[in-house]
Amino acid sequence: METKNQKLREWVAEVEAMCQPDRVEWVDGSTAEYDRLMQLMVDCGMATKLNEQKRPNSFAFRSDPSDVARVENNTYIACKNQEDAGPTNNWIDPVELKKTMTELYTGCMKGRTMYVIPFSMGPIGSPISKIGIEITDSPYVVVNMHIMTRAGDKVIEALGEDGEFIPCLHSIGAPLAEGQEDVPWPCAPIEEKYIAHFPEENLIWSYGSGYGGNALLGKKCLALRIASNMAREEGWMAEHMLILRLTNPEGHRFHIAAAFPSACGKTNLAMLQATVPGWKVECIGDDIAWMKIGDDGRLHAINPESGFFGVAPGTSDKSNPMAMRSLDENSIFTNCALTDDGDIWWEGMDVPCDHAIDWKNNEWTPESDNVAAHANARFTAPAAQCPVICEDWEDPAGVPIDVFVFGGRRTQTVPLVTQALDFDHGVFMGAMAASETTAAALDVGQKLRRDPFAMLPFCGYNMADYWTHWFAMGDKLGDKAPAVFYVNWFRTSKEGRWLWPGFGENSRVLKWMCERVEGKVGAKETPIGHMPQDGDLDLSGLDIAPEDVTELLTVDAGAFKEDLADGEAYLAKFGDKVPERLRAQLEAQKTRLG
Ligand code: O2Y
Ligand code: MN
Repeated sequence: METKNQKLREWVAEVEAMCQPDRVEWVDGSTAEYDRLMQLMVDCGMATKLNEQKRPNSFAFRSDPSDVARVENNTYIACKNQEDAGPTNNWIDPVELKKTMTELYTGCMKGRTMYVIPFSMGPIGSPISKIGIEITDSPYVVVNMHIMTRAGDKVIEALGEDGEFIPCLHSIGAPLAEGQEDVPWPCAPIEEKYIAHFPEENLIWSYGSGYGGNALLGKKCLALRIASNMAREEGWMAEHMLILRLTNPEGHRFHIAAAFPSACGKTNLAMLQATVPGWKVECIGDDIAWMKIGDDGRLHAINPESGFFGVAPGTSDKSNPMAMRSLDENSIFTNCALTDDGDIWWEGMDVPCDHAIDWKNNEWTPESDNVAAHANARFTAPAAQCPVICEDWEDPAGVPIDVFVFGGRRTQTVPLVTQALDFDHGVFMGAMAASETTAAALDVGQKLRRDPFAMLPFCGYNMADYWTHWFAMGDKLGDKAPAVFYVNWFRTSKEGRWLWPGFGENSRVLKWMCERVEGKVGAKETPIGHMPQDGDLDLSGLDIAPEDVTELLTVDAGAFKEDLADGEAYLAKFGDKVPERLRAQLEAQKTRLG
């Protein structure tokens, strides 16, 4: 569709002149377009159509082995002053970076098609949504953006003549010379990959990678890094949070937004099947929440995305049956294994596989030394296909948030659940969030990574200023601020046995949170916050040893003091930018711990 938006026409012409593609296509978002691009990719060997009987209208892709995940070391915040990016971001001078990247972009689309993708993050027309335009030379990106965002003509219509948009330029960085044969997954070498954010002009430039968060620019780049900065300036919140609705047996609805670092089961929690009789969970989003204060003074959240870009390995009918049903059809699989009957497979799928073609296109059997699917293999599936998608998941007004949850993977020290003493204490909990990373092959033991609000790789400005923004939002919300909790599903016994069963049983913890909000259930006050005391947590019908429950809900003051010392050392990185209120929370917690 022709756009009347002059600014957009000028930007597209400018990019075309720089990147020199063979042709330009405006993405209309139609099914016919999706089918055509998929066929094009099947014909050139980039995509494999899966068995139509097993998984209708679904396709598998294999990336280059050098292009399999987000590249944090090549991800930049380019703003004038380094202090504005803060110590947790890779800062770079915007003028210098633009010079480097302009050289790379010059002629980078030769031999390729340049696609212009108009997309909306959030339902079109919602006061919380934003429009972006991604220019890319990757048809794989186009089909993924069809699923992950609302893309095409309807966005051009909504943009009108003078609507605002966030320009997102992407190139795989692999021009084709005359007569040069293409490869199945073209991309640039790691030293030429740049994922760049210019928060002072709300601009994204990505070069060299075709994978996930590096290339689907609506997700981590726009909806988190750029949006977090816009949110601070405009007085709202862009968070790395799932959104779910929990309904109790009386039909009362609660909305929970929860932030967890990677590998903590975020998608599983978003689609959880409650084991507590009469309680029901519905999914609104599995990764990102955009929240604004509504006319009622409460915080209203939308999921800016329209699909799931989930980690495949470990997803099974046991761990997440609702995710499995979401990808029964119309889905894209990247770096999964291909079975002999034309379907996909991955480790932890909980179905046997005797032979497959692995993600590197080699024969694979269970005896092989390598995995069949890459550990970061992904599915892209339409959110609307999730059997427990909430009927209001696309409500332009969003859903009112009752509860914030933070968490991480901690085998020791951190109890199953704690409620913050007040909102400021909740901000402190979020700022101190940390998770154990699985040791790399040659490392010994496990490492604790501080990941404040699960935003470490995604906060587009100085993290200390982000904490200040959280306090400011708390002040605006006053007594309408959500209650804040911290959870840890991953506590183990001294022998390394899981103390908490997890999965659907986590609904017991969510129930306690909701009943705390309603003032229906008790708690004991501890130095680290409110915790369930005997009988507060609904454990009926659960086969769990009483001593395990005691261990899950005990505060080891000594261990917490050590943790606090580690947290204090972490805060020192931010110097005098750390908000006074955060320091005060830390001191108060120290005093309470004795
Ligand atoms: O590897 C990638 O590019 C994907 S990262 C990702 C994808 C979906 C949801 N969350 C994440 C993440 O890293 O938090
Ligand atoms: Mn995420």
